[in-house]
Amino acid sequence: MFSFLKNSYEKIKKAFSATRSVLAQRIGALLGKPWDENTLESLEQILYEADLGTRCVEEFVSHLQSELRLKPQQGLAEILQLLKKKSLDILLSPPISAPIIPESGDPLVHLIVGINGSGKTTTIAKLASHFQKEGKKVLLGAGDTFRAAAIDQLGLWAEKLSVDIVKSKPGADPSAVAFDAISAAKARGTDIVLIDTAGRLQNKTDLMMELEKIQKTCKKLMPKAPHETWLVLDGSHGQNALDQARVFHKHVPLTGLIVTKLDGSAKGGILLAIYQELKIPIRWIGIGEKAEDLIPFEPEAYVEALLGIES
Ligand SMILES: Nc1nc2c(ncn2[C@@H]2O[C@H](COP(=O)(O)OP(=O)(O)OP(=O)(O)O)[C@@H](O)[C@H]2O)c(=O)[nH]1
Ligand SMILES: [Mg+2]
Repeated sequence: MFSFLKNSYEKIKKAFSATRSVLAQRIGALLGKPWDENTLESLEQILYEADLGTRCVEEFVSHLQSELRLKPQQGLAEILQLLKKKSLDILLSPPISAPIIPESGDPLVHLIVGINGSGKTTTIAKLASHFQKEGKKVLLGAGDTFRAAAIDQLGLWAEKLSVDIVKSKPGADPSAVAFDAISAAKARGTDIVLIDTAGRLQNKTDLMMELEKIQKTCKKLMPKAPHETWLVLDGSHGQNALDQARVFHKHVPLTGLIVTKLDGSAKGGILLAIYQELKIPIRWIGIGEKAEDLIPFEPEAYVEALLGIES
């Protein structure tokens, strides 16, 4: 267990190395100058560019300002520690809601949503692989009926991982697929259901309503389902990811976030801004295209990686 945690800690740090170089190096370059209005403004700019979001940046800068008044000669390590503490205050504050537990004997149903190409289908495969390793019986629902290729893509993963899949024809009603997937899971004694959905932009109201319908349909079979509705965000989308989270959450209340592609992104700071505003728990982060490239989100490892703090 410990080596698993240590491993994922290291993986998070490696994944965020792009962001790290932006933040720690640029903050370091400010040292040596007096902390005046200009330096604080540069710091503000650096934090903005790391996508920490307006509210976060303002709070960080005013916190630093008051600490620097008390002790003007702070070194880089001390400043990074102050930022770390502030970041953890945000990330460790309680989430919006407690997990929804299925009734005894019912499968745990996950609905996976997000914009086009954010990594939903790949993440479903990674989650299936993870749950399988925990000894759980998994079933996939091919709810992206928009494109034939999407059904095939999930079908290939199901084959590769040897998990059950429920699918329909291209153009079929995604709510019907979700219904069939949950019915099959109940009948077969499945532990985990993962329902894929077609990518949709958050400003397409009709498509957002389609998601609302899928959520409602799940409840016909199990009033608490979907127990989890996870939004998959592309970690390189920066500020737009915050907007995606806001709008999806308004239509289909989210119980978790998954942030993908952090292996190639310098935009990891957006997670702080999203959690600060919405308090939706960040569950997993994606750091590559393979089934094992999904790791649990750990606030401290994330913050240290973001700020370039060695531990
Ligand atoms: N580097 C990297 N690539 C990823 C990650 N997650 C997904 N991808 C890649 O992103 C691309 C899109 O992934 P999909 O899983 O098809 O995304 P999707 O959200 O299902 O896309 P649509 O169904 O078209 O909306 C694929 O090439 C994936 O291999 C990740 O964590 N890191
Ligand atoms: Mg997909």
